[in-house]
Amino acid sequence: MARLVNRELAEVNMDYVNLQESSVRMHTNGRNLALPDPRRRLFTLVGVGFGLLCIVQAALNVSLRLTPSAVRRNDTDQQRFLTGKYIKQGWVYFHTSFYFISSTKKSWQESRKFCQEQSADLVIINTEEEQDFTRQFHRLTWIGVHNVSRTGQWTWVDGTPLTKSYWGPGEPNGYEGRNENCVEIRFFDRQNSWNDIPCEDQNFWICEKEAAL
Ligand code: GN1
Ligand code: CA
Repeated sequence: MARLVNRELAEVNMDYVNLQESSVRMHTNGRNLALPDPRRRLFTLVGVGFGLLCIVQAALNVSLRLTPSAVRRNDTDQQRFLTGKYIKQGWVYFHTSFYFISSTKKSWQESRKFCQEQSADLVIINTEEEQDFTRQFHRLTWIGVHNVSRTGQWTWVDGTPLTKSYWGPGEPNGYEGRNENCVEIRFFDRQNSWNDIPCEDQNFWICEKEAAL
């Protein structure tokens, strides 16, 4: 009897052991892992979650640290490139800008197009020094102010309305009823050197590119 009980117990134990082994095998495709199934799943979840967090953190680090400096570096590179190009092409540096004084003539619009193709624009005059700078070349030159919609509102090429002006005597006059909607430097010998003139006329021009040094 005692032997029978023992044998029964032994069989039950064996079955239990076999059952556990087979269940482990079943869920591990043959790999014999030590952990029971729910705990292993939990560990896997924690591991995957941690891994994802690391990836998100790394992505944040990259975007936060590299993006602004990358933009700065591109800006600086672009500035260096333009500076080298301007110096080689004979642009003049004065105060805080580079200037190009043309040796050929174009209409106001075509002159502006030339400047824009050089990442610049027709000169905007902000100071008396800059005004004096523009008249020293003794050439009839376009500057970056025009009567945009022919409303009488003179406007700089950056869209700001003209406040401080340097009109010559009797100008602007829309001479003989003509549409004189663009501005040239004409009276070189006086600080008030500007004249309004038809935009289609052919003139020299001055481009300006502010230098972010
Ligand atoms: C006149 O005279 P002249 O060519 O320097 C005119 C300007 C006109 C310009 C048009 C005092 O200048 O206002 O823009 O013709 N000057 C005067 O060619 O009337
Ligand atoms: Ca005029």
